[in-house]
Amino acid sequence: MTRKLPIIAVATAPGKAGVGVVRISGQNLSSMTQALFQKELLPRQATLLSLRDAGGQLIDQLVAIYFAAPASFTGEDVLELQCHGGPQLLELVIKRCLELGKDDGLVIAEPGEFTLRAYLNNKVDLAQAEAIADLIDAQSEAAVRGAARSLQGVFSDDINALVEEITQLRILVESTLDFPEEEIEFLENAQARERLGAVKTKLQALRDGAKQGKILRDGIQLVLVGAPNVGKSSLLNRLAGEEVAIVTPIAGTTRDRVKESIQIEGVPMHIIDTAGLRQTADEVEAKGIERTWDAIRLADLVVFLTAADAQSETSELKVQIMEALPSKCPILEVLNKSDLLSKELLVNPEAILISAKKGDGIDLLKHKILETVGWNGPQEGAIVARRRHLDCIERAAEHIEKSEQFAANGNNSLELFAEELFLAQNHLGQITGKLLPDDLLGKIFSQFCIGK
Ligand SMILES: Nc1nc2c(ncn2[C@@H]2O[C@H](COP(=O)(O)OP(=O)(O)OP(=O)(O)O)[C@@H](O)[C@H]2O)c(=O)[nH]1
Ligand SMILES: [Mg+2]
Repeated sequence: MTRKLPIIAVATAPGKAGVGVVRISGQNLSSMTQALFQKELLPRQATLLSLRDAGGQLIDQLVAIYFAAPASFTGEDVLELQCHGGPQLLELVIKRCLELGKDDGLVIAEPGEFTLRAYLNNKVDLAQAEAIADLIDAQSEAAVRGAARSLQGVFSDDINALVEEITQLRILVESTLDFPEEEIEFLENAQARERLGAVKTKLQALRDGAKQGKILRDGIQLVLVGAPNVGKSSLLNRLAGEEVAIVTPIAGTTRDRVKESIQIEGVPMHIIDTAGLRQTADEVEAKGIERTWDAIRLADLVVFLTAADAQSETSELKVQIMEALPSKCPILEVLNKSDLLSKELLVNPEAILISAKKGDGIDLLKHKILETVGWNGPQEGAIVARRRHLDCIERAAEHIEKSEQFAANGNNSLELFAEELFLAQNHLGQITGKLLPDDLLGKIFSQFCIGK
């Protein structure tokens, strides 16, 4: 993962475009630049050049920009070639570069290898490196802005500040370990409990921000389930604003899962319409129903739909669904076909009333969906975050909780108090890449696209 050879890749998206960028990064690219263009390039200047094949034939006329180490994206020498954006042409450019860069050991870059080098050369920390990928993958305007903030270091700065605060507290605690008889007094004098309280509050704010950030980045897997014919596909179509799924009065219309991604107030929602749940002898339908259960097991939120004209058939089904739900996955009960409802027949007064057909109650449903997944609305200063970040924050919070217990015990528990602080600090440090287990690094960067 940490090879030193110069690397090359197309940095722009596959397909035709006006311009296609080929990027080369290496510790010293001067001999390669000579071999490619027979001249030295001045750093940070655009130069119009011709790249020729071995027989002297023109491959492309291109604009080259050379960034001298360490003032580049990767921190190494970087050469960016802005070619014409044809996939075949770019392949020829790469091939020719590989021929001419052979003596320097030029190789094709692995996914994320440019960013990995930026990370290893301290150009960005790990959370920022991840934000680069998140910026590219962002599914909404809000996610773009959040990723840009994370890339600027807003998230990392908060983490670093908290780590620093914990470190200071730890230093204080450890410096008094030699005087056990004064422990209690020390805790009082150093205001250790107050300071720990402040750490806890900040950690909670960090966790809240990261939770929102994860929703922004990944969106929500929202699964529509219920008995056949209750209007799941109609609701999907209503939310998507187009006829994505087939709707008929025949029970068992939807056989396979139908997926559609939409946004509700900038939050990406990946809606999955499923086959209605019932006992069936039909082999195809049974397979579809199996897939419904699979979707439930991977849901972030389940919308359990019943219909005004068939309210009584559902209580047993609800129990089965509750059993299959992943832990912490909320379920929203929605009663469809409110246009057919006579008030006195309302079996579950808690259910949200909608009419997928007429559009009634849909705005309220959207609001409830956002509320149920814990979305607090667009926040100033929002960042994007990943599951990995949340896990680290939650582990850190567990250790802070434990340290609090030791602080409360007083006698002879200062050492344990300090140890828990140390562990909390370690988990937070993993977010920015300090103290990261080796195998994780490879895992994170291998998920990047090639050329990044
Ligand atoms: N009156 C009324 N009819 C509705 C409403 N929503 C859906 N329907 C009708 O109910 C029938 C079934 O709708 P679907 O959306 O196909 O139901 P489904 O839950 O996807 O059914 P399966 O795919 O079979 O599981 C269709 O005839 C719809 O037009 C509603 O809000 N009011
Ligand atoms: Mg359907």
